[in-house]
Amino acid sequence: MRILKTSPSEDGFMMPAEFSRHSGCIMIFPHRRDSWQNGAYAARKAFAEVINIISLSEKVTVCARYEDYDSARKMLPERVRVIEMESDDSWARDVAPTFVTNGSEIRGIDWGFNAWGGLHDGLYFPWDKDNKMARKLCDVLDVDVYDKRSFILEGGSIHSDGQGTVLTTEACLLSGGRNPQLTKQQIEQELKNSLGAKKVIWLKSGIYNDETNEHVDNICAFTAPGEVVLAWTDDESDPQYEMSKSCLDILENSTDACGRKIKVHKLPLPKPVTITAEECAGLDDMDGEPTRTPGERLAASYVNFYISNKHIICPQFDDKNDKTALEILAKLFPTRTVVGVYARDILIGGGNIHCITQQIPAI
Ligand code: KQY
Repeated sequence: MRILKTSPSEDGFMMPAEFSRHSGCIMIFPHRRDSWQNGAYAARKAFAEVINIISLSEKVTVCARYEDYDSARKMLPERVRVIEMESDDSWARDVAPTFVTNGSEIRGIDWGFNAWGGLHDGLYFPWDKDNKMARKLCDVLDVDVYDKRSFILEGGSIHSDGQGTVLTTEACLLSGGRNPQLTKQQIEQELKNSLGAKKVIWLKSGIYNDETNEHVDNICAFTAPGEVVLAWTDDESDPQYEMSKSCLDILENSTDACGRKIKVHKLPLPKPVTITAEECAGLDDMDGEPTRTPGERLAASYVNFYISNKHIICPQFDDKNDKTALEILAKLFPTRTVVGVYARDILIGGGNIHCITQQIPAI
């Protein structure tokens, strides 16, 4: 494996869309007791359900800590590869490499990771094990890696259409805990250099109370070139309304890198999901403080789905909009089977199905 100091775009590499074909998917077996209730027991079952579905059409590699290897191996089907790798938490989207391709070769990008904001407003300390995972994974997969550790970025904060357009949010990428020494223009240039993009569409915000500083992958995702889904509520009294509306206005007034007007499909949100006292009691304290407080609103959104080669795996919240979300996605992805997975136990950790996956594009 070579550690490269150049940028992907100058080498002719770019980030494909998630709806392009994958050769595999990386995930991490959950273990962190202040993120996941009851020693991550319920979260492991939910992760296993997602892994099972993805592994029907992609080679899934699951990273498990030394002490969790046997449990992971026992819970997961034989077709899934389990490797021993240390981690601080379980968000492959944010700590595994972002993969780029030139059509004949795959390479990884090793971004800097500081637990969503470092000492400014990050979510845990230390994060050094997570920060080392992208490079280790490139070594395991035998792909060259771009050293971008001086630029803080999580995979959940970007979406690419594979045709030169990247979506992100200002709330996240301009937050004080990521790259405060850089201007918006410099950050945009780094995205273009690294992802092979020609155009960055900056949404203002993401999902209300999203502790990642509002990752784009929870509010908006490409479903095809020139088409996106946007998390939506018609309830004007909900703080989410203004956030989604500002995204809608920006998207409807944007063209993509190919000059197309963006077609926006609204994906209704579930009614607000809040954590219960019993669920909070199942979480260990972090540095002596509770991770969550009873009644806290969680950042639930159906947009946090994963596009595998054969399926759309979409979170479900036991809400009346669960079925509607699946129906909308089925129309938008006619060649894939849409599957819902009850994801409350993933949401309690602060993210959802997209956040626990990282696709490896096929050549
Ligand atoms: O949404 C994500 N990409 C990760 C969420 C991390 C939350 C940590 N508690």
